Amino acid sequence: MSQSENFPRSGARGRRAVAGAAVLAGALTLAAVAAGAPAGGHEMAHPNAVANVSATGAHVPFPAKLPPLRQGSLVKVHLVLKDIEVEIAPGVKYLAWGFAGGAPGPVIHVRQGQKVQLTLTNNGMIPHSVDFHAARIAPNVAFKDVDPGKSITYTFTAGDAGVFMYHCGTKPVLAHIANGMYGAIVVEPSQPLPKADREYVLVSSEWYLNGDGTKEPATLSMAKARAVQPDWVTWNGYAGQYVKAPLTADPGDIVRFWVVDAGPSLDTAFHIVGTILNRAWVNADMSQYQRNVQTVLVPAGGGAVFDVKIDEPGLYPFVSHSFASVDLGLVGLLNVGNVGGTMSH
Ligand SMILES: [Cu+2]
Repeated sequence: MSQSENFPRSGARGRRAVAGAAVLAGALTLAAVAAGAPAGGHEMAHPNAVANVSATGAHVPFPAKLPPLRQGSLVKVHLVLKDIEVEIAPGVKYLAWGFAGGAPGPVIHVRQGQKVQLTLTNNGMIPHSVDFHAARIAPNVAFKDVDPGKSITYTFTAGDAGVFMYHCGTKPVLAHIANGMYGAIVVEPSQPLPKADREYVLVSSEWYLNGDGTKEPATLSMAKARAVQPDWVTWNGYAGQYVKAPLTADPGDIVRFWVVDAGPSLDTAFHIVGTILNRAWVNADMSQYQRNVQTVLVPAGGGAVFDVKIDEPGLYPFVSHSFASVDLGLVGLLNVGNVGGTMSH
């Protein structure tokens, strides 16, 4: 079933989306949409109002590349929460709650043993909080609600290596995560991992919309969220963004994926089409890895790390092999060797 059957759309985008449904429906559909007509009236009328849309109306992909390690024994992180409008799929707008101006929030990259001093400033309209899965800390103290206009600061030691979710923990948590309040923190092991040539961070999540989000931005449908009936499922907050702008590698590179499933409710069955995962640090237990596995579960609220070495140039989709999620947007491409075309060609 295509997106359009759930959410009728007007104009060329909708027709192209219908035409694109096939094997790897999400990839094909979204590639077709991405290559389609220029953005419509809504985007052009408000080019600067949408957090991840440029002045020319183009979607700006979330940077998947792992940012540099933060230096120093104490890493200060300041998240300023704002109510924002984001694009979550081509032509689809959503009123989100964003840690630091986006959904997901920024990727934080530290080394095991560093201290993290976290400050959350709530510039939103209602109370929020921030729960770091990388922390061993009393949640009733550190993760408590922060009223609008207020801040909270707490410090924890990143003592456990892995890749961890952070998220708002304010009730109902389902609503706060579904509204975009999540992100990833990468804690590199103190003992270095095998060398990687490229490193990417992927956060999967679902979006539950009260409308199609094309004429006016959608907001949360709590009924759909409770029923786990998402309209979109995304890598890094936007359906199919790495189909349009693939991640890249050279043949023979070791490519490392740090993956978090933010949910709020669906798991991710991580799989890369056309290859086998050379190393899989399952559940982000960095003390051991499995070798040469096809698909690994990343549960909602969990993480995992994958190394893959691809020798043959080509376009390799990374998906949840739970294919309803692919059809709703959870697909990206790794372009190995700078080959041309897309999966739709
Ligand atoms: Cu919140």
